[in-house]
Amino acid sequence: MDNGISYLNIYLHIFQTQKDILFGKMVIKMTEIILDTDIGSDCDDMMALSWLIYAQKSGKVKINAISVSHKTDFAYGALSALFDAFDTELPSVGQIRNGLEEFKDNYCQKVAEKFPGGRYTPEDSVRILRRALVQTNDKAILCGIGPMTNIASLLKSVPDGISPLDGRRLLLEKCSKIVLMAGNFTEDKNGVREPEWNVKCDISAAKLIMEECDNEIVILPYELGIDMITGEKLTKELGDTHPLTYAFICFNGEARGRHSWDPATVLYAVQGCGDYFQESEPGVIRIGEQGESFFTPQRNGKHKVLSLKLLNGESETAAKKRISEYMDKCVEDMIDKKIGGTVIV
Ligand SMILES: [Ca+2]
Repeated sequence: MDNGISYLNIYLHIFQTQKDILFGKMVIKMTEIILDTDIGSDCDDMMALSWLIYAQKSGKVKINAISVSHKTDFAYGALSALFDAFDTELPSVGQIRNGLEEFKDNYCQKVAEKFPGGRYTPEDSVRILRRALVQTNDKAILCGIGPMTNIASLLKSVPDGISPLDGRRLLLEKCSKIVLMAGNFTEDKNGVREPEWNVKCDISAAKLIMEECDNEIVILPYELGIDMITGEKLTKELGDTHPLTYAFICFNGEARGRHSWDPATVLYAVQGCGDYFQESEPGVIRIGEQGESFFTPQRNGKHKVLSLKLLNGESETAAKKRISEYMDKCVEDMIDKKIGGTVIV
């Protein structure tokens, strides 16, 4: 009798759940992400985007918008080519109006011309970022994998037709966490800290974000992504026939993999620490005048720095290999159509 009631209850629950899903009543809690990228500078942005598309196809995340932090005319075309190749709709794309001068496009033009399709002049990145935050259901994760110019401009933005809130308030209301690939916290034997590239490209933007943003900020530093090689097998297999691997070849000059600063950053943004990362205690990150990064633990600090999670006494090399193999496998499975979103034949 008890079992009968239990089974009936379970059946009714499943029936109700399916009905709710069908009629849109049930909101399945899914991470929403907004990505800021300097696609074209380093090919690891393309791997990060590919893994993010995998995560969306797998139901782990929804990509609300993408903003581009440099001015090349071909960023939209390269994004469009990548999303087309994975049979995925491109979300809203914004692009900076006054970008950094030192940016060099290592592959966007080549990818956009080899895989033509998307031709569009994106709207201003700050407007896209503000709108994406306003339209977020709950709170989105803002993930930055390039120089922080766009995110600093968002932080400084003033109320407009999109939202009555300034950027600082809007971020606090609609962004649960900012995840950035940034910083190098290791001193060399002379006590010198080499400024990390994303910070060095726009030091004032990085300083502004660390000093004036009220959100929790988690940093994936240079030390974590280096020597975590992804894309090698795929690039050798697919060569110039796929936008992802063609970008790798354009950047590297040959078919080989690349360090995974940006893929590891989006992996953490979507899945949290899991078996791969650990967060430092809370603290404060300070950016020096030359772009050096310093972290000081502080009980009420809003910043955290990620490090590797080592399982069963494994070495750092083994942990990095474990993470890169996981990300590679995800993207390979997507290309082999082994995951949702595409028809398996
Ligand atoms: Ca990048």
